[in-house]
Amino acid sequence: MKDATEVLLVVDMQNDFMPQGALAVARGDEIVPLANRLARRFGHVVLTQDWHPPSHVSFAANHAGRQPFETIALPYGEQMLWPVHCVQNTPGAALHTDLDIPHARAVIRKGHHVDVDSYSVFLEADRRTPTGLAGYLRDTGVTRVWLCGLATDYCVAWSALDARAAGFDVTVIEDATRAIDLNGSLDNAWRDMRKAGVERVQSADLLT
Ligand code: VGL
Ligand code: ZN
Repeated sequence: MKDATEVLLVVDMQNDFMPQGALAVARGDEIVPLANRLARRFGHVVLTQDWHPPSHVSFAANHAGRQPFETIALPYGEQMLWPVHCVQNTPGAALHTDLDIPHARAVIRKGHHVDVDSYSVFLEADRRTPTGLAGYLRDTGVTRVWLCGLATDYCVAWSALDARAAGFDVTVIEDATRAIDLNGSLDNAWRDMRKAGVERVQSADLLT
């Protein structure tokens, strides 16, 4: 897999998405050792971080009378409201300390615009503002994007779909992800990814 045309994206392996975190993903910590092992199979690894300002529009606490996991209408569409999470430069936004990927080449931060969320590491939730990752990957000769990390049904799925839309071949390593799974979001995410031509594999298929 040490092929210059392939990249592994390790998505949002941050403390706030771990079991003790502000937006805990069940068993999110279980995949840290697996992400480390997978990363050793790739010459090109990119990490991502959800990276919100304290006043971010996706935080329920910034909307009077609103609770986490309610939705609101924003100019770009429906927005899920979340507990305060991954605030820039806080311990909750830091990568899990056991994540051990010394050769990671880049860290892409997303969700930093105060009035726009970004589950996708390619395109923000306004569906117009690019992060620059597609251009960086094209420039470095990448044609296939592999994904692992958190959460399957939000940042991993949205990133996988946008990678397809940007013209990359895309594979999600299912057992190296964990999901939030709200109101059927996990089933919907896999349906959308299958329709878009995202491939779904298990880590054993790579770690032989
Ligand atoms: C995520 C919800 C809010 C994720 C980020 O990383 O999947 N989910 N912000
Ligand atoms: Zn977020």
